[in-house]
Amino acid sequence: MKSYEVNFDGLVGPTHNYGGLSYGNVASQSNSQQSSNPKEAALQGLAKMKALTDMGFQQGVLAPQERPDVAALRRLGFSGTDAQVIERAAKEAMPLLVASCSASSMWVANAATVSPSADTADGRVHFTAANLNCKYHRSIEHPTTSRVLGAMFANQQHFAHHAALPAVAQFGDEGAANHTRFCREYGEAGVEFFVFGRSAFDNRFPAPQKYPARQTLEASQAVARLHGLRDEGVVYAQQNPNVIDQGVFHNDVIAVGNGEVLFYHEDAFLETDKMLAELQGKLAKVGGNFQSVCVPRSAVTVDDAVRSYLFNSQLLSRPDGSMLLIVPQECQANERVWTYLQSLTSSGGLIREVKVFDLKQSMQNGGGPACLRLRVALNETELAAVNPGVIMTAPLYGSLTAWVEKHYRDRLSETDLADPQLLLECRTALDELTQILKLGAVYPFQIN
Ligand code: SUG
Repeated sequence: MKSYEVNFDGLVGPTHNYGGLSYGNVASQSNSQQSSNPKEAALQGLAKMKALTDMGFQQGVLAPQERPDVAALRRLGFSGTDAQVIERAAKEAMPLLVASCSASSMWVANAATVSPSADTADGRVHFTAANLNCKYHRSIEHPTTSRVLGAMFANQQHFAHHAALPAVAQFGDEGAANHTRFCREYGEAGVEFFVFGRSAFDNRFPAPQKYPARQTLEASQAVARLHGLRDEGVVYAQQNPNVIDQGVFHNDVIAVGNGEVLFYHEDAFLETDKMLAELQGKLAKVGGNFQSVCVPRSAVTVDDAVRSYLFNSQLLSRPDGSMLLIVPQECQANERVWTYLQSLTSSGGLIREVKVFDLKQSMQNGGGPACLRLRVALNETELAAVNPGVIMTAPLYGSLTAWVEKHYRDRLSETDLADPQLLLECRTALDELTQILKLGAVYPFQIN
């Protein structure tokens, strides 16, 4: 049976703004308080989805969330009408209003961890929503994420959904941003690679000194258990704590994998040789030939990687077996990175072509091409069981573009977040969106 990697991209929500909310994420910190352009952000994301669809890749779309999250503000003690809740939060606790307005759910690589059916004990595709509990503004995403994923993959015979892990730091889970899967064919058993930043219960593992390590070993292990993965099909590795301290807040900022290939920076991991040997050995047991492409620090520094997002690229398999790298335009702007990419594609290796995309609006908050997509490997039967409303097509692209043009503002600054009109605009837009994507009622304002 044929199988595919389907990329579901997060649609940027109408409140996209630069809140400076992510300590440890250099771009989020340095662009704090700048005014944003939600319309442009959403159109940039849609243009990437359309381009990949036109290139023949399977592409889907994941809906944004209801923001401002009035219910979250109510849980923090703000009361009255929805407009009063927003007004009071703006007056008394602006940072909480900013957090409740974040459009951060667009970075769907953090929405969940997904294991394809060929890897799981019960032969279903498993999803665990990420608790994202390192940052308040992200920790409020998972209930709606679960409802949206449930509406997209609404078939119990093929899809199993797990609630987010307990919302405590010991089980900090950032989803697929710290998870990669290696395989020969998407529909065959593979090796799932979980990268953690620290251990919550075992102090033999070093931890970063400056910035938080968001993913714990124990969270990754719990996800592997929930999904029914075999020990032989799993490899755990620790991220180098020094790179976390340099702004590598997720592993997908310093490594990306696809098929049998891992593309990574020399400084990305601890005990790299042991890890590569384990990946190679375990992939060989399922018939695969593991290959790694290491980018030396002499060619690209960790700082270059953080600024350009070279590794936050999408590594895509083409029908002839070669691979294509989708990178943000910041890679072209960095001379060392661009020179490296020229040598990579002309070296006769598997990665033959680089395509550049303008994702500046998202990049300024630390979200590159890979952050914007959640990969789901599906066989033909499973693909047919996905809600067809969320699969990207030319007509859907047309409807979504028109929807963005109709509802989104082209400028948003912190003071605009206090405007109760923004809440009404967002709810009107999202209500229409659930009809376009045929999701049913998934937002708090639709179900409460
Ligand atoms: O969690 N930025 C996100 C970026 C997530 C990128 N995702 C991956 N690497 N997969 C984060 O730090 C910034 C929001 C703000 O500051 O307004 C933010 O949440």
